[in-house]
Amino acid sequence: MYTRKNQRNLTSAERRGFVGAVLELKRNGEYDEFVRQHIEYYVTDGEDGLRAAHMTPSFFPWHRRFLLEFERALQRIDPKVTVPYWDWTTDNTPAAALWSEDFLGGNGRTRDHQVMTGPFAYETGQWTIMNGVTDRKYLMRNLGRPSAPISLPSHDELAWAMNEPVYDMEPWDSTAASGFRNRLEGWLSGGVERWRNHNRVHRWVGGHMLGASSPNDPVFWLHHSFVDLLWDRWQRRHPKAVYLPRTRLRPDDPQSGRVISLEEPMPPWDVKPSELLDHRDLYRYEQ
Ligand code: CU1
Ligand code: CU1
Repeated sequence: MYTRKNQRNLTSAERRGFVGAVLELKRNGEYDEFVRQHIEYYVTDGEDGLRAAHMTPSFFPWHRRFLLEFERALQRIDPKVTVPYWDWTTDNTPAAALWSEDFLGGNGRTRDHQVMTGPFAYETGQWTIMNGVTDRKYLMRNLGRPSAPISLPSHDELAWAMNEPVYDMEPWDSTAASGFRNRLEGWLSGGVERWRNHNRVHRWVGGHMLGASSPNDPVFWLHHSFVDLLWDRWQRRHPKAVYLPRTRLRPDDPQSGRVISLEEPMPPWDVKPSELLDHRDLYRYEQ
Protein backbone atom coordinates (compact mmCIF):
# COMPACT_ATOMS: atom_id res chain seq x y z
CA MET A 1 0.00 0.00 0.00
CA TYR A 2 1.35 3.39 -0.99
CA THR A 3 0.07 6.94 -1.24
CA ARG A 4 -0.49 9.18 -4.23
CA LYS A 5 0.09 12.76 -3.18
CA ASN A 6 -1.25 16.06 -4.36
CA GLN A 7 1.53 17.38 -6.62
CA ARG A 8 1.56 20.67 -4.71
CA ASN A 9 2.74 18.80 -1.60
CA LEU A 10 5.67 16.99 -3.18
CA THR A 11 9.08 17.73 -1.72
CA SER A 12 11.80 18.71 -4.17
CA ALA A 13 13.31 15.23 -3.71
CA GLU A 14 9.95 13.67 -4.63
CA ARG A 15 9.70 15.86 -7.69
CA ARG A 16 13.19 14.84 -8.74
CA GLY A 17 12.33 11.19 -8.15
CA PHE A 18 9.21 11.34 -10.31
CA VAL A 19 10.87 13.28 -13.14
CA GLY A 20 13.93 11.03 -13.06
CA ALA A 21 11.88 7.84 -13.33
CA VAL A 22 9.78 9.27 -16.17
CA LEU A 23 12.94 10.25 -18.08
CA GLU A 24 14.37 6.78 -17.59
CA LEU A 25 11.19 5.17 -19.00
CA LYS A 26 11.49 7.49 -21.97
CA ARG A 27 15.12 6.55 -22.45
CA ASN A 28 14.51 2.80 -22.32
CA GLY A 29 11.53 2.92 -24.70
CA GLU A 30 8.79 1.88 -22.26
CA TYR A 31 7.27 5.35 -22.13
CA ASP A 32 6.53 5.40 -25.84
CA GLU A 33 4.91 2.00 -25.54
CA PHE A 34 2.35 3.59 -23.17
CA VAL A 35 1.73 6.35 -25.71
CA ARG A 36 1.30 3.79 -28.48
CA GLN A 37 -1.13 1.78 -26.36
CA HIS A 38 -3.23 4.85 -25.60
CA ILE A 39 -3.45 5.67 -29.32
CA GLU A 40 -4.48 2.09 -30.07
CA TYR A 41 -7.35 2.12 -27.57
CA TYR A 42 -8.52 5.64 -28.31
CA VAL A 43 -11.51 4.48 -30.36
CA THR A 44 -14.27 7.07 -30.71
CA ASP A 45 -17.98 6.44 -30.99
CA GLY A 46 -17.87 7.70 -34.58
CA GLU A 47 -15.86 4.57 -35.40
CA ASP A 48 -16.92 0.94 -35.27
CA GLY A 49 -15.45 -1.48 -32.80
CA LEU A 50 -14.94 -1.86 -29.09
CA ARG A 51 -14.42 1.32 -27.06
CA ALA A 52 -12.38 0.40 -24.01
CA ALA A 53 -10.88 3.75 -23.00
CA HIS A 54 -12.96 6.74 -24.11
CA MET A 55 -16.61 7.64 -24.73
CA THR A 56 -17.53 4.53 -22.80
CA PRO A 57 -18.46 3.25 -19.33
CA SER A 58 -15.03 1.66 -18.88
CA PHE A 59 -13.37 5.09 -19.14
CA PHE A 60 -12.64 4.97 -15.37
CA PRO A 61 -11.50 1.35 -14.90
CA TRP A 62 -9.48 1.36 -18.14
CA HIS A 63 -7.51 4.43 -17.09
CA ARG A 64 -7.14 3.10 -13.53
CA ARG A 65 -5.38 0.04 -14.87
CA PHE A 66 -3.39 2.08 -17.41
CA LEU A 67 -2.09 4.31 -14.59
CA LEU A 68 -1.27 1.29 -12.45
CA GLU A 69 0.81 -0.21 -15.26
CA PHE A 70 2.64 3.08 -15.64
CA GLU A 71 3.17 3.43 -11.90
CA ARG A 72 4.58 -0.12 -11.70
CA ALA A 73 6.99 0.71 -14.49
CA LEU A 74 8.11 3.84 -12.61
CA GLN A 75 8.51 1.82 -9.42
CA ARG A 76 10.75 -0.72 -11.15
CA ILE A 77 13.12 2.21 -11.66
CA ASP A 78 12.56 3.89 -8.30
CA PRO A 79 10.40 2.04 -5.74
CA LYS A 80 9.56 5.25 -3.88
CA VAL A 81 7.83 6.92 -6.83
CA THR A 82 4.04 7.16 -7.10
CA VAL A 83 1.92 9.12 -9.57
CA PRO A 84 0.95 12.46 -8.02
CA TYR A 85 -2.37 14.08 -8.77
CA TRP A 86 -3.16 17.55 -10.09
CA ASP A 87 -6.25 19.12 -8.55
CA TRP A 88 -7.09 21.45 -11.43
CA THR A 89 -9.93 23.10 -9.54
CA THR A 90 -7.33 24.63 -7.22
CA ASP A 91 -4.07 24.85 -9.16
CA ASN A 92 -5.83 26.45 -12.06
CA THR A 93 -3.42 28.93 -13.64
CA PRO A 94 -0.20 28.72 -15.68
CA ALA A 95 1.54 30.17 -12.60
CA ALA A 96 0.94 26.98 -10.57
CA ALA A 97 4.10 25.27 -9.32
CA LEU A 98 3.14 22.25 -11.44
CA TRP A 99 4.59 24.08 -14.44
CA SER A 100 7.88 25.03 -12.84
CA GLU A 101 11.26 24.27 -14.31
CA ASP A 102 12.12 21.56 -11.80
CA PHE A 103 8.88 19.67 -12.42
CA LEU A 104 6.81 19.54 -15.61
CA GLY A 105 8.27 22.64 -17.22
CA GLY A 106 6.37 25.60 -18.59
CA ASN A 107 4.04 26.64 -21.34
CA GLY A 108 4.82 26.36 -25.03
CA ARG A 109 6.13 29.46 -26.79
CA THR A 110 3.67 31.51 -28.85
CA ARG A 111 5.07 30.78 -32.29
CA ASP A 112 4.81 27.00 -32.39
CA HIS A 113 3.71 26.00 -28.85
CA GLN A 114 7.04 24.32 -28.26
CA VAL A 115 7.80 23.75 -24.57
CA MET A 116 11.15 25.45 -23.94
CA THR A 117 11.76 24.92 -20.21
CA GLY A 118 12.04 22.02 -17.82
CA PRO A 119 12.98 18.35 -18.23
CA PHE A 120 10.57 17.69 -21.12
CA ALA A 121 11.75 20.47 -23.41
CA TYR A 122 12.98 19.08 -26.73
CA GLU A 123 16.17 21.12 -26.59
CA THR A 124 17.42 19.34 -23.47
CA GLY A 125 17.61 16.21 -25.60
CA GLN A 126 15.69 13.85 -23.34
CA TRP A 127 12.16 14.23 -24.68
CA THR A 128 11.62 13.53 -28.36
CA ILE A 129 8.06 12.79 -29.44
CA MET A 130 8.05 9.38 -31.15
CA ASN A 131 4.32 8.66 -31.52
CA GLY A 132 2.50 11.90 -32.17
CA VAL A 133 -0.52 12.74 -34.29
CA THR A 134 1.68 15.22 -36.17
CA ASP A 135 5.34 14.83 -37.15
CA ARG A 136 6.52 17.46 -34.65
CA LYS A 137 9.35 16.08 -32.55
CA TYR A 138 8.93 18.56 -29.68
CA LEU A 139 6.38 18.61 -26.87
CA MET A 140 3.71 21.28 -27.32
CA ARG A 141 1.49 23.14 -24.84
CA ASN A 142 -0.81 26.13 -25.17
CA LEU A 143 -2.00 26.72 -21.61
CA GLY A 144 -5.38 28.43 -21.43
CA ARG A 145 -5.56 28.76 -25.23
CA PRO A 146 -5.00 32.55 -25.34
CA SER A 147 -6.43 32.93 -28.88
CA ALA A 148 -9.84 31.78 -27.55
CA PRO A 149 -9.41 31.66 -23.78
CA ILE A 150 -10.87 28.81 -21.77
CA SER A 151 -10.64 28.20 -18.04
CA LEU A 152 -10.08 25.01 -16.15
CA PRO A 153 -13.23 23.39 -14.69
CA SER A 154 -14.74 25.22 -11.73
CA HIS A 155 -15.88 23.68 -8.45
CA ASP A 156 -19.48 24.09 -9.61
CA GLU A 157 -18.86 22.28 -12.84
CA LEU A 158 -17.16 19.44 -11.04
CA ALA A 159 -20.05 19.29 -8.54
CA TRP A 160 -22.45 18.97 -11.48
CA ALA A 161 -20.72 15.68 -12.28
CA MET A 162 -20.10 14.49 -8.71
CA ASN A 163 -23.73 15.00 -7.65
CA GLU A 164 -25.09 12.79 -10.42
CA PRO A 165 -26.09 9.50 -8.75
CA VAL A 166 -26.27 7.28 -11.85
CA TYR A 167 -22.96 5.91 -13.15
CA ASP A 168 -23.72 5.87 -16.87
CA MET A 169 -26.64 5.41 -19.24
CA GLU A 170 -27.64 4.40 -22.75
CA PRO A 171 -26.33 4.72 -25.37
CA TRP A 172 -23.14 4.48 -23.26
CA ASP A 173 -21.19 6.89 -25.45
CA SER A 174 -20.42 10.60 -25.77
CA THR A 175 -24.10 11.36 -26.44
CA ALA A 176 -25.47 9.90 -23.17
CA ALA A 177 -27.85 12.58 -21.84
CA SER A 178 -26.55 12.32 -18.29
CA GLY A 179 -24.65 9.98 -15.97
CA PHE A 180 -21.55 10.58 -13.87
CA ARG A 181 -19.22 9.07 -16.50
CA ASN A 182 -20.24 11.35 -19.35
CA ARG A 183 -20.44 14.41 -17.09
CA LEU A 184 -16.96 13.83 -15.75
CA GLU A 185 -15.37 12.58 -18.96
CA GLY A 186 -16.93 15.75 -20.30
CA TRP A 187 -18.60 15.21 -23.65
CA LEU A 188 -21.98 16.40 -22.43
CA SER A 189 -22.35 20.02 -23.37
CA GLY A 190 -25.57 21.54 -22.01
CA GLY A 191 -24.14 25.06 -22.14
CA VAL A 192 -21.95 27.40 -24.13
CA GLU A 193 -18.81 25.48 -23.32
CA ARG A 194 -18.62 22.21 -25.19
CA TRP A 195 -15.87 20.53 -23.20
CA ARG A 196 -16.41 19.71 -19.56
CA ASN A 197 -14.30 18.55 -16.65
CA HIS A 198 -11.82 15.87 -17.84
CA ASN A 199 -12.04 16.95 -21.49
CA ARG A 200 -11.75 20.63 -20.62
CA VAL A 201 -8.45 19.98 -18.87
CA HIS A 202 -7.04 18.39 -22.02
CA ARG A 203 -8.27 21.45 -23.98
CA TRP A 204 -6.81 23.91 -21.48
CA VAL A 205 -3.33 22.37 -21.64
CA GLY A 206 -3.55 22.12 -25.43
CA GLY A 207 -0.74 20.90 -27.67
CA HIS A 208 -0.15 17.18 -27.31
CA MET A 209 -2.83 16.90 -24.63
CA LEU A 210 -5.48 17.43 -27.31
CA GLY A 211 -5.47 14.10 -29.06
CA ALA A 212 -5.06 10.36 -28.82
CA SER A 213 -1.34 10.76 -28.12
CA SER A 214 -1.97 12.85 -24.98
CA PRO A 215 0.31 10.70 -22.74
CA ASN A 216 3.21 12.33 -24.64
CA ASP A 217 2.77 15.12 -22.09
CA PRO A 218 3.63 13.78 -18.61
CA VAL A 219 0.88 15.98 -17.15
CA PHE A 220 -1.48 13.34 -18.57
CA TRP A 221 -0.64 11.05 -15.63
CA LEU A 222 -1.23 13.72 -13.00
CA HIS A 223 -4.51 14.68 -14.63
CA HIS A 224 -5.72 11.08 -14.75
CA SER A 225 -4.57 10.45 -11.21
CA PHE A 226 -7.00 13.19 -10.13
CA VAL A 227 -9.75 11.74 -12.35
CA ASP A 228 -9.15 8.39 -10.64
CA LEU A 229 -9.41 10.07 -7.23
CA LEU A 230 -12.70 11.66 -8.31
CA TRP A 231 -14.17 8.28 -9.26
CA ASP A 232 -13.27 7.06 -5.79
CA ARG A 233 -14.81 10.15 -4.19
CA TRP A 234 -17.98 9.70 -6.26
CA GLN A 235 -18.33 6.06 -5.14
CA ARG A 236 -18.15 7.13 -1.51
CA ARG A 237 -20.67 9.88 -2.06
CA HIS A 238 -23.09 7.43 -3.72
CA PRO A 239 -22.51 4.16 -1.87
CA LYS A 240 -25.50 2.45 -3.49
CA ALA A 241 -24.44 3.34 -7.02
CA VAL A 242 -23.10 0.56 -9.22
CA TYR A 243 -21.04 0.29 -12.38
CA LEU A 244 -23.28 0.16 -15.44
CA PRO A 245 -24.00 -1.72 -17.62
CA ARG A 246 -24.16 -4.62 -15.15
CA THR A 247 -24.58 -7.30 -17.77
CA ARG A 248 -23.54 -7.86 -21.35
CA LEU A 249 -25.72 -5.93 -23.80
CA ARG A 250 -28.23 -7.91 -25.83
CA PRO A 251 -27.07 -8.80 -29.35
CA ASP A 252 -29.74 -6.57 -30.88
CA ASP A 253 -28.48 -3.51 -28.95
CA PRO A 254 -26.62 -1.17 -31.35
CA GLN A 255 -23.87 -0.86 -28.72
CA SER A 256 -23.43 -4.62 -28.40
CA GLY A 257 -19.76 -5.51 -28.77
CA ARG A 258 -18.76 -1.87 -28.41
CA VAL A 259 -18.88 -1.35 -24.62
CA ILE A 260 -17.68 -3.37 -21.66
CA SER A 261 -20.09 -4.39 -18.93
CA LEU A 262 -19.15 -5.16 -15.32
CA GLU A 263 -17.90 -8.72 -15.81
CA GLU A 264 -16.49 -8.57 -19.32
CA PRO A 265 -12.72 -8.47 -19.88
CA MET A 266 -11.08 -5.19 -20.84
CA PRO A 267 -8.23 -5.27 -23.33
CA PRO A 268 -5.28 -5.31 -23.34
CA TRP A 269 -5.11 -6.80 -19.82
CA ASP A 270 -8.24 -8.99 -19.81
CA VAL A 271 -9.23 -7.54 -16.46
CA LYS A 272 -12.90 -6.91 -15.64
CA PRO A 273 -14.24 -3.58 -14.44
CA SER A 274 -15.50 -5.47 -11.35
CA GLU A 275 -11.87 -6.14 -10.39
CA LEU A 276 -10.97 -2.45 -10.50
CA LEU A 277 -13.80 -0.89 -8.51
CA ASP A 278 -11.75 -0.56 -5.35
CA HIS A 279 -8.08 0.45 -5.28
CA ARG A 280 -7.64 0.88 -1.56
CA ASP A 281 -5.61 -2.32 -1.06
CA LEU A 282 -3.07 -1.03 -3.56
CA TYR A 283 -2.86 2.73 -3.05
CA ARG A 284 -4.61 5.60 -1.38
CA TYR A 285 -4.93 9.27 -2.09
CA GLU A 286 -3.65 11.93 0.22
CA GLN A 287 -6.72 14.16 0.54
CU1 CU1 B 1 -7.22 8.26 -22.24
CU1 CU1 C 1 -7.77 12.08 -20.47
